[in-house]
Amino acid sequence: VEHLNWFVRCNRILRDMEGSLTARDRVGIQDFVLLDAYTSESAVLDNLRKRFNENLIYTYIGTLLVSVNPYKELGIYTKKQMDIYMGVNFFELPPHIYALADNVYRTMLTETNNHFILISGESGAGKTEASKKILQFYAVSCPSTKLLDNVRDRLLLSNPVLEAFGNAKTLKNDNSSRFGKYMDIQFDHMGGAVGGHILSYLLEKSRVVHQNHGERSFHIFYQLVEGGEEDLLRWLGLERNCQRYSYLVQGECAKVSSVNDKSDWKTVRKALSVIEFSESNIESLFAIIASVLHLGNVTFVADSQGYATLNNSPEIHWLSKLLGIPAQVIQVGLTHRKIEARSEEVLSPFTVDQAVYAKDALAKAIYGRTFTWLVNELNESLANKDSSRKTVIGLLDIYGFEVFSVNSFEQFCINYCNEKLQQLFIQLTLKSEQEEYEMEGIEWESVPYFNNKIICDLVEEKFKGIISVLDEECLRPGEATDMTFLEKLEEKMGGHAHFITHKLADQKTRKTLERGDFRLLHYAGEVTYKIFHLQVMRQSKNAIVKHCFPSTEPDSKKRPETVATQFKSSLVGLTEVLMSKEPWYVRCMKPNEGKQPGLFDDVLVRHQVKYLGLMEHLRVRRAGFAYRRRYEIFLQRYKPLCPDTWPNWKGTAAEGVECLVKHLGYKPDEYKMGRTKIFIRHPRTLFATEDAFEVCKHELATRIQAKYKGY
Ligand code: AOV
Ligand code: MG
Repeated sequence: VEHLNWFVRCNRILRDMEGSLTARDRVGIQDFVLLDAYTSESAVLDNLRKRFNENLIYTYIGTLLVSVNPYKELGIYTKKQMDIYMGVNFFELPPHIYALADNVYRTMLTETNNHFILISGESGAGKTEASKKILQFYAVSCPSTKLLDNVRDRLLLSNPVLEAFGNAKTLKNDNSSRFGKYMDIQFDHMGGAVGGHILSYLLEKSRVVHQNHGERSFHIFYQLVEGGEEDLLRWLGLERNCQRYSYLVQGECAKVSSVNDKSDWKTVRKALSVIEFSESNIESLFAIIASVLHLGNVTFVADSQGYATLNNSPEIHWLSKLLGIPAQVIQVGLTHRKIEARSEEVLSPFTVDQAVYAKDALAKAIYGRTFTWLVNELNESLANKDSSRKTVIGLLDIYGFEVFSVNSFEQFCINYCNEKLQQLFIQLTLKSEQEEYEMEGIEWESVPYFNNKIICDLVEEKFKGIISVLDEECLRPGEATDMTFLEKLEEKMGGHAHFITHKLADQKTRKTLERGDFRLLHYAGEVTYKIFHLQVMRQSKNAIVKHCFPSTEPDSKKRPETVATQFKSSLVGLTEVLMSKEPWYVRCMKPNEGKQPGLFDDVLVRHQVKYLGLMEHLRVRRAGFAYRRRYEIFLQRYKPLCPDTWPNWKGTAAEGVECLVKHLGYKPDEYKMGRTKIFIRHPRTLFATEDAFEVCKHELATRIQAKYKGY
């Protein structure tokens, strides 16, 4: 009955949608698939703009959700809204992130399989907000018991904690994710959220020691200094003044109007206790955060031979206290390199520059490891202790594609990651859809699309890609320099359509490129990168880090991997995790570059429509067949509808289906017969068949009841 209601309602809505032309004029169409001029980019843009101006930020392409960041509170995320979307069919209500969340959830429950939601879009487009809305929806809509509520609270509160440590203000976004996040929410067979697991990807550690103008370090530092209790600050040796800390003022904007560090601090503190971090763990955590600030204020002076020496500064005292390492060890560690010569350890003094460099490396390492530790702790707290079978919904929220005036290794990794996800999207949608038609022998005018595999290969291909060259150069300390790295790249990549440098460029382009730069033509736009500093890539071993994190230091003799290679492997792992699940998509867009409400920049949005592949996706959806069923399954379900196929069909399943649909009056252009499946163009056709089936089932049941009456 529920099914029948659903189909009837869908039918009605489709009819309504087609009927109400006036409403359509004003608010646009809620599913691009229904757009008459669906091949026109301008028509798609018009529709998006119309809806945006009416505060309708969501639009579908079939089951894919397009979202345009409104940059203002819309009042559409209330408990009341959640109730409206709970358990209602996808197309029945106006598009909403809750509709998608609900649909994924119910599909998971009926099909008992795993799903993931890929949220993509450039920096500031609204990915993190979308992922939070989804999580909040599950927190409210899933069954509730005392035990489950506890898990729910932990899942929800893991967010502010991770954001405090992993997000920061950039020029693109006041709350920009500086790490990639994949979170599995685990459900039991009743749909209760019973646990979770977080995977984090490459944190932008360089931000700890350096921020570009107008940017900040990670939120937690400012929260601690602004919001930390008097006692705590005294214990940590901190003053309540961000300006005092060299690591916090590199970007000259310690205060951000849209961010309230004081109240965020309270949220984080509360979250940490709900997640059951012990008081001693919380103490250690902030001791480490404070030690990074102290470290930032350490300065060196050159002795008569030019070697770095430390003033007996108060910072060393605090570092020693907070990290639990003797002051002497810190002093020597910060000013000397340990060289292992034969079986001996020799100390070699640093110059001032080297010492500053080593200090920054130490700060980054400490922060990076603390972040990893934090994710592990969260995972422990979210772990589901019960081993019964579970299904999961994965949420992928990574750092979006970004281009700044100066782009470094960090942007390279972030943009490469986006490139990989675009590739995954292409593989799962455009490619697989068209391949299926081909495999099934369905006549099909193929939809051309730009496949960004060529750019992924340029970055990651074995022996040939940029990362491979980088690895090689990192293995030649002493010989390789940043410039030899660039030359190697030119030698290997020269002629590649997506790679240019000053030397390789034509006259006109050359003017826009410096000698030490290289430019990649990404799927989402051009980015010019400063050549990476090899010294930064080579992972340093630091005695002080060993002291702080004794158990996490793998003591292997293996050739050390560069950060880039580790990142590449982790993305390969991620792709595998995702490929094993059913995909859903949210494509986020930015309406303007100024974080302004109500402003829809046509050029900017058009560019995103292009590179996100929305036009191609729409064409494939529209030209394609909404439903497909294997012949056996289709016949098995609907055979009572035709006297020739009921109760038993003697021929092949395909012939049975052919006979069945003829009897049902399917028109030739409504369906196609593939090798193993029937393809049905429009949902309406299947709805009608399903309606007929329900009526037939009902009749059968009545007949059976009548027959057995009196027994
Ligand atoms: P991002 O995750 O896609 O960027 P966010 O989700 O952090 O972007 O969104 C940026 C800002 O836009 C938020 O802080 C909000 O102010 C606003 N915003 C986004 N979505 C909404 C919404 N649905 N309603 C109201 N305001 C919204 V990055 O992490 O930088 O790639 O790396
Ligand atoms: Mg984000």
